[in-house]
Amino acid sequence: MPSCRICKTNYDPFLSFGNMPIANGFLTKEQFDAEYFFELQVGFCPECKMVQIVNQPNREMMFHENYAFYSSTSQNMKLHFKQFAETVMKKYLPSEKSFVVELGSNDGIMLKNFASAGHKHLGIEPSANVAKAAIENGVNTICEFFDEDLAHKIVNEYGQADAFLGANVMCHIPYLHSIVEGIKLLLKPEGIVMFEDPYLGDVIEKTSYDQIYDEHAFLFSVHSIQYLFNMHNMELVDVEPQETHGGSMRYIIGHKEKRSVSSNVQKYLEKEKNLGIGSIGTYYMFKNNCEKFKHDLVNLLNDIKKDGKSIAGYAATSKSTTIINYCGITADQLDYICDTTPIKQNKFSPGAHIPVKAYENFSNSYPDYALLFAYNHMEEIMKKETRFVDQGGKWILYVPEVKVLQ
Ligand code: DWN
Ligand code: SAH
Repeated sequence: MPSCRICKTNYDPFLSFGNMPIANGFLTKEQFDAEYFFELQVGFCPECKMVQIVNQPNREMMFHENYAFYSSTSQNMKLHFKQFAETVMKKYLPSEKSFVVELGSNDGIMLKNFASAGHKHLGIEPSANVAKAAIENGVNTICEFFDEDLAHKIVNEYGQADAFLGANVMCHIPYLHSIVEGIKLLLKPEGIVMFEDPYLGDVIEKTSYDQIYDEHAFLFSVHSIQYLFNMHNMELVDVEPQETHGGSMRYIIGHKEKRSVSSNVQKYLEKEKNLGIGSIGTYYMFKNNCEKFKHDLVNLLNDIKKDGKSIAGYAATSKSTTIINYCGITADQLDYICDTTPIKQNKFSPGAHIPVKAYENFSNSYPDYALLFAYNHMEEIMKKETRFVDQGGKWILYVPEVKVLQ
């Protein structure tokens, strides 16, 4: 029986998606034979309520000098992080000399806003290619994995931080106790921690099981985050739901008893109780929903193909790796997947080896149907793809239900 990464309680995994490749492991034909697979299983800890994957590949297999995800590929996300930075500057930074640290800063999408406002800042980003892009954007970045040891070094070299930020990174790190101890060291007594990650409540409600893949070691809830930070004598003081990534939660944390606790925390704890996030039955129901969604999507794709129509995938997201491999989708159903990220293009998708092509393949010759793997960027994508729809193209969605958009 595996034991919980947070509180060490033994738990039974409730779901297996089968063998999965590295979600961002886009590859060339020559690399097919050596492709790495692991069993993607998910469990729920009955004690601290943390939802977690059982096995996670080594961090160097996922985060390296060819990391395929560049944050700045979405205009809406650029805007989101600009607003995030403005909120931090307005509400939490005591002076123009304040020091801001960001974990998993990627290509500098958030920190560039602090850099241009003249704040002392530091990004911690282990994937060398995206770290390089950030540095080229004028964002101070060190290419390292954050943990307690690194926090000591940063304090010695740069001093303590007024704000410690993260987006879609805390849930990627299995050794969270070392991370939280590192944050504790690094944060000034009156400092603020703000991070956001895909929210368990949304994943359950929308059956967005594609949020589960190798990089996502955890699916957080207000319950599990409060439990984790309490263990380290830090305090969750507020939570704010976000629309990004199909539904996320922003957690606001300080040193113990330094700030008043917003009533939002209790409100969301109660909401989570009502949703059943503390009961294993909820996860069995989630599992049944995943199976139903798989069945619905496969049937829909097969019906469309029987009619002789073409289907392309739209955006080679990390999330699509779970959908494609769990549903057994192959190049017989999806002709190709288009994506705007150069490092993914002219390679093949992880596991199923569906060709990944430049965006222009789509816009120069529309397929009959497009399966939207980046539904989290739907608003942005729908705005720019009106011509596809005007010419008779149809979108296939699978969150929050499998359907053809009419
Ligand atoms: O948590 C994570 C989030 C923040 O980003 C990481 N573990 C990895 C990654 O997950 P993802 O790949 O599922 O993220 P996105 O933001 O859904 O990926 C968007 C992909 O879609 C990129 O490859 C770019 C592409 N794209 C596109 O081709 N056309 C995006 C947009 C907006 C477009 O118009
Ligand atoms: N914050 C960005 C990037 C999210 S992708 C956004 O929201 O768009 C997750 C990022 O976390 C990757 O760039 C990855 O290299 C980084 N990462 C993974 N483990 C890390 C660790 N231990 N310390 C710091 N960054 C880490």
